[in-house]
Amino acid sequence: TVGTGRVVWFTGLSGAGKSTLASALYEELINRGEQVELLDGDAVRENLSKGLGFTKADRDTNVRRIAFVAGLLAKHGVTVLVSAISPYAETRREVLASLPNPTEVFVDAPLEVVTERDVKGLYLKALAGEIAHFTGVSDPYEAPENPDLHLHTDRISVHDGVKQLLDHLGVDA
Ligand code: GGZ
Repeated sequence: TVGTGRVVWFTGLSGAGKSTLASALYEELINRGEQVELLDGDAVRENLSKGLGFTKADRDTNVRRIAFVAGLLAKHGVTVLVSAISPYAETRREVLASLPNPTEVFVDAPLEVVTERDVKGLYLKALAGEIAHFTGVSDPYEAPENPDLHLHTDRISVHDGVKQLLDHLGVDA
């Protein structure tokens, strides 16, 4: 029988590097023969959470759906990597407490930095008032007070971030 898996939950602003780190970690774990699945906010919103918006109620629904699926997978020995802004501390606390072997990873980059990067041009639009409820601009982001891992993506490379993650998870380099 397979043992219980684990859930690595990446939270942070849009553009902070959650998906980048999660996919890089995914590759490393796959290469080590682990059963891994990636639940990315972007992809989830096109499928499982299609139709949901960005009100607190909709974000919480999105986060709870992701956690529900993560729990099912983890029960079967899968390492689940979740990448979602998940801006509300209380909702994160609640869902993480319901999951087996949870790790909360705060993917942290200052607003100035993500605004400067603006990979998808969303911050420009949000700052121009064209996107209501945009996290960090016109909607809250409640930073974790005690994350299991705190990665400052404006100061460390993706490679170093993945190294810290593997180390934290007890995976041999
Ligand atoms: C935040 C938004 C918004 C608003 C669209 N606020 O960086 P991205 O583009 O690719 O990922 C973001 C994604 C956020 O979805 P999540 O499921 O991670 O959010 S939550 O956990 O809060 O439910 C961003 C894009 O959708 N996006 N509008 N208003 N991000």
